[in-house]
Amino acid sequence: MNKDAATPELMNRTIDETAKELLKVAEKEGISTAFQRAAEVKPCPIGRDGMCCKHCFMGPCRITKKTPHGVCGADVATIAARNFGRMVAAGAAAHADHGRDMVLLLLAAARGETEGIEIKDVKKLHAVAGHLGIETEGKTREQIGEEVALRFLEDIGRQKGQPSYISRAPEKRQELWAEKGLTPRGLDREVVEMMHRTHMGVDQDPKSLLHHAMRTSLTDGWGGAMVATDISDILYGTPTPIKAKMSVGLLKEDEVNIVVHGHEPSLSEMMVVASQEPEILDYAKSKGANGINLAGICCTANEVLMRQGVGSAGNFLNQELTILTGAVEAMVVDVQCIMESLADVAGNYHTKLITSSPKAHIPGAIHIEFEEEHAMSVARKVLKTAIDNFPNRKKGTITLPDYVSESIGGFSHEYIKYMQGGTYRGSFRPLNDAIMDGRIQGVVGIVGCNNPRDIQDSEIVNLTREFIRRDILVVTTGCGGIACGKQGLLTPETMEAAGPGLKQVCEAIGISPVLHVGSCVDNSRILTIASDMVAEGGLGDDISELPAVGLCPEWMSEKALAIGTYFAASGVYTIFGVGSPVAGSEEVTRLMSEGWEQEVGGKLEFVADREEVIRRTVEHLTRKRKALGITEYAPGKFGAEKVLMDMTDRRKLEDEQKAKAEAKK
Ligand code: BF8
Ligand code: SF4
Repeated sequence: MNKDAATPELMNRTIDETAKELLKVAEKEGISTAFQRAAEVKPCPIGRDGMCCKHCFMGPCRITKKTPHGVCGADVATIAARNFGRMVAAGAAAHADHGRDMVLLLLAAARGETEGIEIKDVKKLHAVAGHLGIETEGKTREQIGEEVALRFLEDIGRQKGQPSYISRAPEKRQELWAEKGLTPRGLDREVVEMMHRTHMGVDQDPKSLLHHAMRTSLTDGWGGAMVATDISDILYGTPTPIKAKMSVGLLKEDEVNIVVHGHEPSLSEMMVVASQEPEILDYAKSKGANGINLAGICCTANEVLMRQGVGSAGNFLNQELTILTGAVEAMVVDVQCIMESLADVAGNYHTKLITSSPKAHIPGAIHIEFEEEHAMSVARKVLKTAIDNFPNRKKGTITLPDYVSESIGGFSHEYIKYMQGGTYRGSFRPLNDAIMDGRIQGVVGIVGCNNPRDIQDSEIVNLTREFIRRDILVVTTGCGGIACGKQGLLTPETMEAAGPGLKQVCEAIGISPVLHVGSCVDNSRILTIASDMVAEGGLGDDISELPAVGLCPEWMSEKALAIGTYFAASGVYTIFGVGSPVAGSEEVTRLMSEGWEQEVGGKLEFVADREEVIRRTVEHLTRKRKALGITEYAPGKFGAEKVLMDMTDRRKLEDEQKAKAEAKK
């Protein structure tokens, strides 16, 4: 690695102080990280903008001004739309497959074929059965669980008709999807069809391809992701607010540190239970450790954070850095967002990298496969492997950053409803009222990844701060939630940074103006919240009428694109940062923006500039408030004489000052 060029610049690629400290270690030890490689690997500009097709072996065809068509005659719009469609299909497939595994686990649990996993949340099971129209009267939880699982399996493989959960969307939305031919069929069917349509010589109309991208994405939001969320709640409990520590500083020098990473909750939930067993704790002591410290990375972290209060060592770009502490006995990974480099980084330390999914193997890792019928035994085996590794820790190689933040996670949609009135009077009325009278100007979802092409956490955190200051409630998921948590934004004290109206609401309930609603599959909880707000009344008849915007400022994964697409197709204005994967085609860019807005009321845009993101978001909220006839957008005006300055005001002031200075010259 090029030491001269490396450190100072790389340190500026994150706002996470612990990451800065560990990047120094990487530099000193000559260990490559994603931060370093992002500086070295230049993206191909043609591929980045969606202008390269390799769907057949007459190509790959790179579209340029000189060569505007591929060998088959495909133009840049078809190619960009096809590439986009495949990315959405891959993202939807990841969530559908995650959902499928949860369904199979529920089925096994209902049939008594699991070890240590059973139906825990009967209330949620009944609620889900209710959505599916499954009769619960006089049936055991196992009988209901089996019926629920079998229905979901039908939905996944459904050839005709629609997946059951489509009926959870507002009626007007369902009618619109039906009218536009966007109602999806089975989860698998739409993904397979996208692969077919984008094969050489099939669908060649960008509009039609993008339609199918929407249809496919809907099987994610109102299918795979929603099913994954619900079954995780049924098996492991519906989240309620819970304290958890965040940042790599939560690792302990004197304990066995085990980091769970990936997306599935199943093995990690069992590890939480097993790590509290006296025999396991004694075993850890016998190896010289004072205890077992579980921590998470990425969305497996969010799953066990939401339900068990297990702390998060960080988000996507913290995964390699966590191993660089030299204090991790084992990193246990399942599926998605796991960097292949982990094996190399771990190779420099005593850390054991353990893969647990039959779908995800990494050369250099130990494979201990998760099997539902032996779930607890597998969890104990993994823990013992980590404990056995504790004595191998090299004392001189440990760097534990001295920083950790407190967070509160666990804001399931059920809890958000409950906190607004209790068990019997829980409803979205108070939130809707606060939006209508202007205490809250709107709701913004800030979700998604880190991307080393951007400064880690910077957009997520700064946008969050900017919006709460303007009386806009922020809900967050995935790596976005962890970014906020690391910066201490997930505690009630953050209300001090909120505008006066939002602060008043947060004070009344005792919450932060930034609510962590879970992992990336839990974006489905945001769909449910939006549908509940519509059902509550006063804010229109459809999701597209709500003063709400979805943001994914540091995206990198195909799942993020699937999520962005289903938000847009559900009526939400969605803005992604970093850059656009369809930048090469003006037509496709326009279709996804104005085109989709006309058709479905939501749109997907790619805007890298923060101030422009803020401007468009505020403009959208203003427009929606106006259309609803509720108080005009005026952050800070409610119940306060003091008017907060917004970015435009500040810029205006700066311009005036500049003009004055110029005039003086
Ligand atoms: O599913 S936010 S980097 S970890 S893809 Fe991955 Fe992106 Fe993180 Fe969770 Ni979501
Ligand atoms: Fe080229 Fe057409 Fe083949 Fe794509 S499908 S690689 S554009 S010839």
